[in-house]
Amino acid sequence: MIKNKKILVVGAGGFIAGHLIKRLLKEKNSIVATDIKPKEYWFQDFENVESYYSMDMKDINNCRKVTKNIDYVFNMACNMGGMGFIENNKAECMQSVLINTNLLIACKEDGIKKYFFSSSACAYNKTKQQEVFIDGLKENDAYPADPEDGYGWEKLFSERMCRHFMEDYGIQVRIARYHNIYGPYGTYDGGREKAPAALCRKVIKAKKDNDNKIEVWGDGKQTRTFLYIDDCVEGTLRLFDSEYSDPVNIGSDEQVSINQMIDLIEDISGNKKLERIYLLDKPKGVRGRSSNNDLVNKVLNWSYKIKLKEGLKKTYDWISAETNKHGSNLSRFTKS
Ligand code: GDC
Repeated sequence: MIKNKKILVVGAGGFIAGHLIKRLLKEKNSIVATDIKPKEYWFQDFENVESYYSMDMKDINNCRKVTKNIDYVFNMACNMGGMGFIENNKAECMQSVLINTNLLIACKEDGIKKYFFSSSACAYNKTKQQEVFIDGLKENDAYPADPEDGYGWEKLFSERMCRHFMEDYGIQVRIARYHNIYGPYGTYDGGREKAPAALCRKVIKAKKDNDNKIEVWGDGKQTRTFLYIDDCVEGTLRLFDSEYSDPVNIGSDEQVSINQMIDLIEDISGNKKLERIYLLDKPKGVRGRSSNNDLVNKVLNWSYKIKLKEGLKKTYDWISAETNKHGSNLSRFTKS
C-alpha cells in the first residue's frame, strides 16, 4: 500500500474520496485536497490534511496550482449522482471531461508519475444491459461504445484520455469502473442519492412516520450489484499498486433486484412490510447491471468481502442517526 507519499486528491469533499483520504492518512501519506464545494460541505472533516482548496478544477490554472511536488494524483472528481441526477443533468455531467483533461495536462507539465481515474459502470454498452438478470459485465463489454448518455460518455472518453496520456507521455494510469458504491458519509437525500441510500432513507422515514407505504422508481424488478465503500477503497488502493493500466471493474457480483434490496432493508429496520408504490415514469437507467469480477480477481488476487446485507445495515444505521440529528433540516449530506 502507498505510504509516506505526497498525494493530490481531487474531489476530496465527495463520498468515495472522503473514505479514501482517511485511509491514505492512516498510512502516513501527506494529502493535498481539492473540491469545488466550500469546505463546510465536504462529506468528511480531515484535521491533518497538508493543504486544501475549494476551487473549480475544470479551470486548468487551478489544476496547475496543485500538481507541483506531488507524487501521485487521484482524480475522484465529477459532477454526478444517482439516476435522478444523471438522467436530468447530462450537460453538467459531460463537463467533467474538463477536470480530467486539464488535470492530466497539468500532471504532464509537472512530471507526475502515476494517476488514478475513477470511472463508472455507466461506461458499459447499454444494449448489453437490457434484461433483468444479465451475466456480469466484462471489461471489454464497454465496446462497441454505447454508454449511458451524458455521464457514461464522459467516463468512457476520460478513460481513453488517460490511456493516451500514458501511451504518448508515459504517465502511469490506473482506472477503476465503480459499480454503485454505497455506505455512510454519502448523499442520502436532495436529488443526487443512489438507490441504496434513497431506499434506506424512505424505509427509515416510513417507520418514523408510522406510514405503511414507500415509493419505488420503476417496477422494482431492475437489477444491480452494489459495493460497500470499505471494499471500494481497498480495491482502489490495490489497483493503484498493481501493474495493470486498463480499466478494471471494482464492484460486487451479488446481483439483486431493487425489490430484493428493499426486502433486506425492511429486515434491517425490523418494521412491518411496506406497500410499494411503483413510479414507472421516474428515472430507471438500464434494466440489469452486474459486475464480472474475473479480471479484478486475477490481476489483484483480491475479492470484495462485505455482503450487501452487512453493508446496508451499516448504511441504514448511519442514515438513521443522521436523520435523527438533522430532522428535516438539510445537512451537508443532503445538499446538492
Ligand atoms: O440511482 P441508482 O442507484 O443508479 O438507481 C438504481 C436503480 O434503482 C434504478 O433503476 C432506479 O430507478 C431504482 N430506484 C428505485 N427507487 C430511488 O428512490 C429509487 N432513488 C434512486 N436513486 N433510485 C431508485 C448508477 C449511477 C451512478 C454510478 C453507478 C455505477 O446508476 O447513477 O452515478 O455511476 O450507476 O454503477 P444506477 O445504478 O442506475
